[in-house]
Amino acid sequence: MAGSDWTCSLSTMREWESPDYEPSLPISEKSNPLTRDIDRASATCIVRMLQASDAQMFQEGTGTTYKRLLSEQVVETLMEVAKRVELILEDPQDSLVVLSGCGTSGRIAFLMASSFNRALRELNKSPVYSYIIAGGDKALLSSQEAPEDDPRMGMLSLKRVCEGKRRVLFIGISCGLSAPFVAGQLDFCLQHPEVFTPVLVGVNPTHQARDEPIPGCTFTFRSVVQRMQELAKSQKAFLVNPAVGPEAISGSSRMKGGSVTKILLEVVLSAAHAATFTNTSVTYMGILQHMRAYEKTLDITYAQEEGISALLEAAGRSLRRGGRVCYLGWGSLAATGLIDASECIPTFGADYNDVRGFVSGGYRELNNNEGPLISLGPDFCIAHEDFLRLALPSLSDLDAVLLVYTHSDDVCDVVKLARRVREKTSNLHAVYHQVDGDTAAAVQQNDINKVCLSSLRISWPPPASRSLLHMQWELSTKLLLNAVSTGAHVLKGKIYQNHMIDVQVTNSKLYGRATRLLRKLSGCPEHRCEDALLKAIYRVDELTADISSSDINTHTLAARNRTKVVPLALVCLLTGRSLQEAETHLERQPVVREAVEACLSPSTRRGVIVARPRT
Ligand code: F1P
Repeated sequence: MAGSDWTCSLSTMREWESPDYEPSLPISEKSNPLTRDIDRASATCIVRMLQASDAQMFQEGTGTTYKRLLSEQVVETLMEVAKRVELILEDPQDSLVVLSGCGTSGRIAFLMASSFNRALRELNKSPVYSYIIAGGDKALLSSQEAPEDDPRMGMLSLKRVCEGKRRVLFIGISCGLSAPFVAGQLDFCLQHPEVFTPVLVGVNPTHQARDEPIPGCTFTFRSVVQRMQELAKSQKAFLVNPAVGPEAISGSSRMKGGSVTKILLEVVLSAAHAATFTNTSVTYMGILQHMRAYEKTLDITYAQEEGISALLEAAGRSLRRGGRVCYLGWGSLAATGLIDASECIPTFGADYNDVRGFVSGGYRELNNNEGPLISLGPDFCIAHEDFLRLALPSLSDLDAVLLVYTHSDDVCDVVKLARRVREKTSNLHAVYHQVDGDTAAAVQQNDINKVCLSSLRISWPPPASRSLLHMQWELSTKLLLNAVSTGAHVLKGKIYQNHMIDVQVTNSKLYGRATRLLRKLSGCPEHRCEDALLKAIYRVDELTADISSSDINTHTLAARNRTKVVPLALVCLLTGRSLQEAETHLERQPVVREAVEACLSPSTRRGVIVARPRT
């Protein structure tokens, strides 16, 4: 199945839609049948699997199952939300559109608020968009999973941003319909309907919204959603929650979840801008056409299967040998690189130096609420100058460097930096976007090609609109870099089947996911899995009464500075070894997949696929 001839049938594409498929899990947490064997796949097959998984975003529904991206109901809701944004753009006095989320959802909120405020500035209009990310701006570049569990902090941050406003359209993003931070904000909106109209964006159906009690609250995410559903009947609240299929790496909502959030928000905000500033009314066809442009974006991007596979191989090789992967980005693509890199830390348990992103213009270009964050340490140094100062001196052929730009950027600057990098490493690659027939930067591109080991050109038909083209370039870059960083970590052995086994257990959602994963891979009952998880978190062979009686918040706080928690718990469960022995075992075999498989006797292989060589 994972061989070099990997293809997928329509029934595999649709298997997750069956009511019998992992029925206890919401879609955002299910494992994708397409990628079951991704941990043993070649680079090319990984790319094909990711392409098939991304293609599920645009798959039409079969009528009886879930609402999809292109479903009538979704398109109609997007039209209504766009009209609400239009009202604010027409009369922005004391009004605001707030976009908010945790982790990737907050990062997309930031990107959207920034780029649409920039569009307003170019028209000499004042900004109307604000973003909130749980944990503040440092969460744009680093993993801050704990604030996600804090509904009060969510509510307070929203209150602060909206002080004195008379009309606010609040767009809360939680792919899993699960983050208490966002639930707190939506609840606040529902309590103040005279000011707030709440919109919820996610990728689970409403009945799969999280129903776990939130400490200190009378509501759950699901009960908030139910109140919104009531109000949605009179268009006082909106729910935009198409199903796009499980993530290629289970629960990794930075991938499709992030992409679909970007698509939905760009469609809404672009339609509102066109209606306000170019007199183009919001229409069903207009929304649909914009969506189709993104579908085309997937085709154009993945047509470069060979080039993407080569990049993924190069990045995987670097990571396997202890080297680094650096993205050097220009223009709006640079932030995409920065975000992709920062997400590797919580997703794969990576070190911050493993994959790093640098932005031409640094914080000036990023233009985030809190300004430069360099005082937080070297991992918050993001400008190309920082790369030259901190990374370049120690760069070698072990490290892979990717230049990410478009031919609308300062290509002369790309040439200059490429030459400097080439003095240190030959492992230099270019990824660039260009409009068909545009030869303005041909000479510089030629110079870049000369110093790069590979150059991946993604060529686009002349656009109907410049802004649409930029949105397509950004999505294309997101897909490509997600593929490179995910694939490289798969090749490094960080993924087990299609699960992030080395996931950090730093909030309640991730705690639940870790326990479920242990159950699935060990076959042990839930209470034993949770005990093993706690022992790995607290590094004890016996649980004290203190530990057993503490709540999940305390556990996730304790897990903050721990590494390899889930792999350790799994080795203990599978082998009955002490923590110390399990630690030694994992030290000897840092490839988590192989370390775990080495512990499996045939009798413990329940639910676990036997290792085969990578094909
Ligand atoms: C928010 C989020 C993810 C992140 C991780 C923890 O999820 O921070 O972005 O990758 O899984 O949760 P959601 O609220 O958008 O579902």
